[in-house]
Order: sequence, then structure tokens, then C-alpha cells
Amino acid sequence: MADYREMWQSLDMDLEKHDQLCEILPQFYGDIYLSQENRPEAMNYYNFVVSEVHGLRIKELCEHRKNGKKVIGTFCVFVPDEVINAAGAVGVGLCGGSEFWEPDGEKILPRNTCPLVKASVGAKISGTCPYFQSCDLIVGETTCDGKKKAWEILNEYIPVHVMDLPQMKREKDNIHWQDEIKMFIRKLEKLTGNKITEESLAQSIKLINKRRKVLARLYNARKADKLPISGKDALLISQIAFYDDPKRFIEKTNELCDELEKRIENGVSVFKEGTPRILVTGTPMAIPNWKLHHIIETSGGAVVCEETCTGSRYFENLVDEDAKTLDDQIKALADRYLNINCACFTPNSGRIDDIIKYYKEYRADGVVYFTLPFCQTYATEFKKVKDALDKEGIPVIMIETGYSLQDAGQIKTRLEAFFEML
Ligand code: BJ8
Repeated sequence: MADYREMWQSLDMDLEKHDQLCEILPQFYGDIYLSQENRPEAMNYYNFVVSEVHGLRIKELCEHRKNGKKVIGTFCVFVPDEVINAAGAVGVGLCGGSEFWEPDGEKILPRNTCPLVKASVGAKISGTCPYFQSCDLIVGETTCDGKKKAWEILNEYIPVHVMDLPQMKREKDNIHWQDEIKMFIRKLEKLTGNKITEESLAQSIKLINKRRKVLARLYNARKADKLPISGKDALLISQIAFYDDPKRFIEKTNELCDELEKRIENGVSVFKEGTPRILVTGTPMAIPNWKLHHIIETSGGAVVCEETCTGSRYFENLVDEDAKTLDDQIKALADRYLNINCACFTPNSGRIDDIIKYYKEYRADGVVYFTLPFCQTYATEFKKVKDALDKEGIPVIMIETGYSLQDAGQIKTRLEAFFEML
């Protein structure tokens, strides 16, 4: 990597500690990703993005800021990127997926907090995440209790705007979410000095829909009998979508999809015939959390789809592009976003329907239900999901695991036994 120390210093980072993080990542990535055989050529772009994760992309963000653009950090797929983009700002996903940040998070949060929350807070207070350091504003949301309370603490370090996400999906909740989107628009207009117009919002809706479409195209390739790409690689691409420049991401991912579709035509697969096809469902996997996919794909399984926020929930359903007035566009945004089936909603039966639908569409053989420790909503929802899957005769196993690799052996043993049964 080029020398970015001056840039990191200007972002007020803890350079010594950050060096420790930079030492771990290449080895970790190499072991998990570069060890795979027969990867699509076009994965080189994503390898490059990861190798420059704290370099080139941060340099781009610094340049945007020099040119007067604002950088907005988000933690949840309910926060509408369309609004950020329409305000002429740049959005970056900030969820922490590394064990490295947990001890710092634990300095101010209870230990029995979800690792995603601990790592996200730890990334900020340790001054080792250049994305956090580049943000002018971060946007929280009222989803789980852990996140909700974390915003109050993070607000001591960086300005936070919280969107009040309803927990039910009635008409009045839709109206409430439209109001929240309006408040978010006003907040960003004030911060950026740019007015969000029907034109700018229409353009952004089209752009973000395009990103959804290319991810849907990628996932479509995973429905093939012969899998042209590993689940691990697909997960990485979804994770990168959260912080890469949207236009470039769309272009590069379309190139990759061209290659995948050719592979399907030619019957090229990255797995040997008969490998059990696995649908993963549950909590999001923030970069660089590749643990479960790696274990599955080195224990005799192949991940064909993720019903998660770093998977289908991020790209399914488009925003209606025909909405003309600002009010209609806001309504179209609320309609699309409130279709996301997160376990923080009650009831959340739409998620069960999605799991069954994807299980069939991707021709999966079994379901791995993933939950991060202390995520009560997803852990509790397992009962309802399992009952429904049992009724359908769909095999499911629950894996609750955090970021540490200590339990990897034990998970591997359980998964091997599960795959054998399929
Ligand atoms: S829409 S899944 S991104 S809230 S932080 S709820 S894992 S205890 S992330 Fe999420 Fe939005 Fe829902 Fe998706 Fe559990 Fe952890 Fe909370 Fe989490």
C-alpha cells in the first residue's frame, strides 16, 4: 500500500494502534480469500479495493471533503442512501465487523453487548477507523436497544442524527417513516447547504436502484446449478457495496456478472458436484466478518444466498421511479424501505416468507440461521422461523457466534454433521 500516514494523521487517527490493525488484515484476507481456487478474474477489482480499504477510498473521501462535500456514516439498511446522494453527500456504511475493535467498545459498553455494536463504538473511540474519522455526521436508527443507547454515547464523539424507525408496519407507521425521511432531508440540506429537489432525488433513486439491480444480477447467478462464484466472494462484494463509489461499483459488478454468466454457460463451477447448497439467514456480517461463510465453505458446504442486511435485504425491492413530486418520492422511499423484514419489527412474518421463497429460488438444501451473540431480536425470532421451516420440511441449524475464531472448530464439527444429513 502507498504511504498514507500523513492522511491518517490529518484524520486524527491513532497511528500506532492502526498499524496493528493494518498488520492483521492482509494475512487474514489472504488466508480466507486468496486461498480459494478458480475465482472469477473480475474478483481482482475487489481484491484491490480490500487492499486499499484504508487507503485509496479514504483519499477519495478526503478529496470530496476538500471540495465541500460531506461524508455521512450509516449503520443500517433502513437509512435511505438516496437522500444522502441527493444532498450531494457521500454515504459510507460503518458497521464494525472486526474483533480488533471490541475491547475498546467494552471500555464504555457492557460486555454482554452485540459485537457489531461494540466494534462500531470501539472503532470510533480507538481512532483506528478512517471511515469514522472522515464522517461529518453519522446516522443512527431506533432498531435494537443496543444500537439505540450506543447513539447517545457516540454523540459525545461525533454528531449523530437518529432516525426513529417504527417497529410495526401499519399505515400510521408508514406515515411516521415518511416524516422521518422528511426530517432527514431537512437535516442534510442544512448540513450540506444543498437543496434536495425532485430532480436530484429522482436521479439518486435511479442510481441506488441500479446498485440494487446489479446485486440482484449477482445473486441471480448463484441460482445456477453449477455455482460460478463462492458465497464468500459474493458476501465480500455486498460488503464493499456499502462504501465504494456507487457508479464505479455498479460498473465493476456488471463486468463481474458478465463473467459469471459466461461461466454458467460453460458449466464452470467453483464447487464440486453434490456440494450442499446453503441459505444463510440472520444478522448482518459487517466487513471483515467472513467467519461463518469461511467455515461453511471449508466444511463441505456452499453458500448460495444470504437473507441478511449484507445480502438480500440490502437490494431486494426497488424504489418506484415513477413518483414525480417530492412527496410522492418520499412515499415511494418509505414504501420500499418498510418492506425490509428486520427482526426489530413485530410481527415479522414477511421474513419467514422470504426465507422460504429464497430457499426454493436458490434451490438450497439447508438453512444456517446465524445470530451474533446478545442479539435478542434475531435469537428470539429463531423459534418462529424454525417452526415454519419444520412445517415445510426444510432443515435448519442455528449458529450463534461472534467475531472471535475461538469457537471455529466447534462450529465446523456441527456444520459437517448438518451437511452430512442433507
Ligand atoms: S435492518 S438487522 S442493519 S437493525 S446491532 S439488530 S445484530 S443486536 S444490525 Fe441491523 Fe438494520 Fe435490522 Fe439490518 Fe442485532 Fe446487533 Fe442490534 Fe443488529
